[in-house]
Amino acid sequence: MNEILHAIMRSAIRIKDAIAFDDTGYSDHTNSTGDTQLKLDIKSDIIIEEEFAKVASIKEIISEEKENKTPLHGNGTYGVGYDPLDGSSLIDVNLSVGSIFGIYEGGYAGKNLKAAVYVVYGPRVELVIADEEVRLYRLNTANEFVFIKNITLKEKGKLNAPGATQMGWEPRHKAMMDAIFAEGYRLRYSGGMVPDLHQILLKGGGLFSYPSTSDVPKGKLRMIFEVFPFAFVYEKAGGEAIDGKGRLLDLSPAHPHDTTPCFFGSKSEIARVKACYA
Ligand code: FDP
Repeated sequence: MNEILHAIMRSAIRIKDAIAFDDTGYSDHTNSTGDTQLKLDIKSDIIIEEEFAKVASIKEIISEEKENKTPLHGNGTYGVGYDPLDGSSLIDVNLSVGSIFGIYEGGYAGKNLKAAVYVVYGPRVELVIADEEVRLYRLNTANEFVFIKNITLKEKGKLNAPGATQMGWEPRHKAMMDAIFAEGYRLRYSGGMVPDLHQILLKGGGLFSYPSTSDVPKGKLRMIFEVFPFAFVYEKAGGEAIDGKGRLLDLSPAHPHDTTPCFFGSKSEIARVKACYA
């Protein structure tokens, strides 16, 4: 497992340099979800594949930018599902973006996650590892990730990050959001899943949601690459992650790019979501 974490750290340092200095324009390619890929999406994916190819314990990888799995080492134990550059539509306006990794053993179901890692490329580069606990690291001037602190969520937070097109929200979802704001919660939504969820974690709690809407009934965020890793992080930090009713980590995708409605938060906010969607 440590070798995988080190490969992620090496990838993050290379991707950070690419974000800082490479062309931020679009390529001529689309990924399997139909998104036009940025040159940086493709480069980040290549960097991660190169670094994971050096790790004997990785049996195969599956990237948000590719249709299918890539086999790596026949005797390996783990499958790694990853989103090389999440929130890449924010690159051209210089907002924070991230990389997300789920380390699975025995198939890409939520219950098979052994660890989850994400990297935030912001004014500073931060990396969060969740295994039995959740730890924050920050890149220093010597290009080393230095441990900063453990992350735990409070019982109740103050921030709300309401995703998806509001025009398509269900009435019950809109009523819940109105009630949350009426109680004094503050809106914090950049449009990048990684920095938005990172902010809620570091500020102690709140709610991030990407619900079912009339335009995307199954949500937008992908189980293997985005949802399961963050569900794992939130649970290990003392929060909860649900699809409205049940635990996200109890889900299994039928296809690698399957999406699900999702809610991540501290316990008090998730109890409220359960009451709304019951
Ligand atoms: P992006 O399309 O820029 O890659 O992963 C998808 C994602 O960003 C998330 O980072 C973000 O939370 C979400 O899409 C934003 O979607 P909406 O614009 O529909 O809110």
